[in-house]
Amino acid sequence: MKVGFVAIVGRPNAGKSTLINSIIGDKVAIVSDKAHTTRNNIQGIYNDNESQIVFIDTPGIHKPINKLSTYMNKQSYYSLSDADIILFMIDSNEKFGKGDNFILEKIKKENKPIFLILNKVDKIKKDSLFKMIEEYNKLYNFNEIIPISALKNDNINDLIKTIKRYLSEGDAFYSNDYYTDKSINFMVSELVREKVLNLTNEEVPHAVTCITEKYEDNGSSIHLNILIIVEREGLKKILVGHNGSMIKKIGIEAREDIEKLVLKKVYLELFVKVIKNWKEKEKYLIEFGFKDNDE
Ligand SMILES: Nc1nc2c(ncn2[C@@H]2O[C@H](COP(=O)(O)OP(=O)(O)OP(=O)(O)O)[C@@H](O)[C@H]2O)c(=O)[nH]1
Ligand SMILES: [Mg+2]
Repeated sequence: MKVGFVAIVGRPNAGKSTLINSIIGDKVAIVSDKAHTTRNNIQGIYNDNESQIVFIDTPGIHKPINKLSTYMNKQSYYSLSDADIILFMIDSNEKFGKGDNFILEKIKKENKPIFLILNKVDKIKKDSLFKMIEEYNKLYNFNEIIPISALKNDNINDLIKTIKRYLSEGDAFYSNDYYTDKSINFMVSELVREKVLNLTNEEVPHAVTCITEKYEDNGSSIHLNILIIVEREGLKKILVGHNGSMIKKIGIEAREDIEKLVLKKVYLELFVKVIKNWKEKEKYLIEFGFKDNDE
């Protein structure tokens, strides 16, 4: 069978996580309209009767402003060394900017096939797409330029077909009932973080970390304690909301998604804690298996 690793890289908000979800057909990675949603590399494993393709969703590459963003960029760079093919995703509604150039220079050095993925074509006119492809052909000798809409599932089959042409024969890496490398503890905490991103405004999301402290499976139901860590008292106030209204909303929406994932009744308790110091937060992440000690 055809096997290989495919890294999806690009600027924040390009639609990388949306693509991995539409390829896998399940929610592997959380999605939001805010930049910097993805923080860790996440594998989504695509299986069919002639191939196994391991897609790696990565954090959007950006100018680092703090330790978290340096960590996130590093995650994306790691994915490049594992990859057999690099999907460089851009939002086709935006100009190819400095940030994109930076990424292109970086991935060129890998000497691997690079596909330029023009995403969000559902928002542009067909004739401008034609011109756009011509322009990008002049910019660099991409192995492929493929327009898609990750959101509308447009041209995804063609993308998979093309990827297969570049992969080698080999044995599967994972058993074929696997669809991600992430633990259930990680996935449920991410679903909570997704609700935080979607329900709050710009200032909150970047400073939020979610950790599963307890995951107890009682057979017919699952009991979860998830800790939401923020960096300031003010943010805790926003997250809790007036009379606890915001945290309640986050809990209700997250529980619905978690139940869809685990297919059992879920009892979810959320706790908000203020931790100002990155080192202290890191200790939590390591303790609950959310970050390796040597990263
Ligand atoms: N119209 C349209 N919107 C899309 C498409 N793909 C993604 N989006 C939207 O773009 C936003 C960002 O999507 P994500 O998948 O979270 O983007 P990302 O590249 O993973 O972002 P980071 O994790 O922050 O790097 C969301 O609001 C998506 O719904 C698309 O094909 N068409
Ligand atoms: Mg993402």
